[in-house]
Amino acid sequence: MIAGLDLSAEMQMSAATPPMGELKTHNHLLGDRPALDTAWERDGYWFFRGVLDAGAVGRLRQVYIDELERQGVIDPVGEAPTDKSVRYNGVSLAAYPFRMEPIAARAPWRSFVAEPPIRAFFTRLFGEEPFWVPVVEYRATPPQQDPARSRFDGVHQDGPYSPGIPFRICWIPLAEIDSDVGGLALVEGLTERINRHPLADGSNTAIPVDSLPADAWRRTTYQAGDVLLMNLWTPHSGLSNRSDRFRLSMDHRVMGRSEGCPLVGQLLAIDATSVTLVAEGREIILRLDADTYVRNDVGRKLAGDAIGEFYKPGQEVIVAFDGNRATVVRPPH
Ligand SMILES: O=C(O)CCC(=O)C(=O)O
Ligand SMILES: [Fe+2]
Repeated sequence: MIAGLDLSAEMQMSAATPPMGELKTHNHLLGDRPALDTAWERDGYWFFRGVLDAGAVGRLRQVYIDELERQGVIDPVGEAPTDKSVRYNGVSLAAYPFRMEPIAARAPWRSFVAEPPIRAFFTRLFGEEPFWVPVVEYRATPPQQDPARSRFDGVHQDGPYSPGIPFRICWIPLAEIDSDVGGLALVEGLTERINRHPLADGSNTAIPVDSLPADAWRRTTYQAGDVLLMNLWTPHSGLSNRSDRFRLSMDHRVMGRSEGCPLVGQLLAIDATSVTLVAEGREIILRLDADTYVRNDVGRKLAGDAIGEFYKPGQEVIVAFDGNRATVVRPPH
């Protein structure tokens, strides 16, 4: 199971990892939106090197370090710098929270995106205020226990899991992520809006590596301060961590305020025909139909009674809509 997605196939079947080329950097295009848009459609991503304020990234990283110390899986770091990441001390991971629920519960993304230099960077990038879709994964990935398995955690596109929400994936390394630590690898130049996932019983399964061009894989040695934004249709995968350190990253979803943002609010009621929520200070009712992608926390489409069994009044929901019809209903995490 990949954090956040159920790709049905437990892990990528292919054993061989294709060669990894170096990501392009798009820093020189900042401030030129038409050129950025062209690069987005051509490359399927924007990679900006060293643009996020070191203090802000460091404060977010500290939340992870504190939690790793609390879990007892790193030795206390004291005043030592952590921007090269921290070493796993080998303590059992039997109780380790692989989806970082203790961090997710504190939602440190809120204070991170409110940091003035972070807000300023994204406002400049979009030419307007960013809207942060509260779909966030906090990854503190320990060294991979089984070196025999594929390095790909699971090749996927995010688009098929959130149809109708035109966000950009925003993947933020919080400490150095070199080729041993793994990090994120993507296929450059595949931006066609098609679902490349084979379906099994109506659910997406991992994209077979051999269905993708072998010479288009890209990654880099990521540093704190870098940010990678990805197109919804860009195939990508986490790479397993073969180092002795933790891989620290946060992946978030972002869009411009004017780009058809979903509603984010508190659920009042839901069944197979309608959803009622409080968002933007008012009560909103939207129609659901069989095509509405009402999904659970691992991306499975729910129907009929399963909707009411999964969703509970009071919880936070993200709802995309078209007129008075909901197109997507999903939980934040
Ligand atoms: O960080 C990872 O391992 C995967 C991230 C990812 O799939 C995403 O940000 O959409
Ligand atoms: Fe993804």
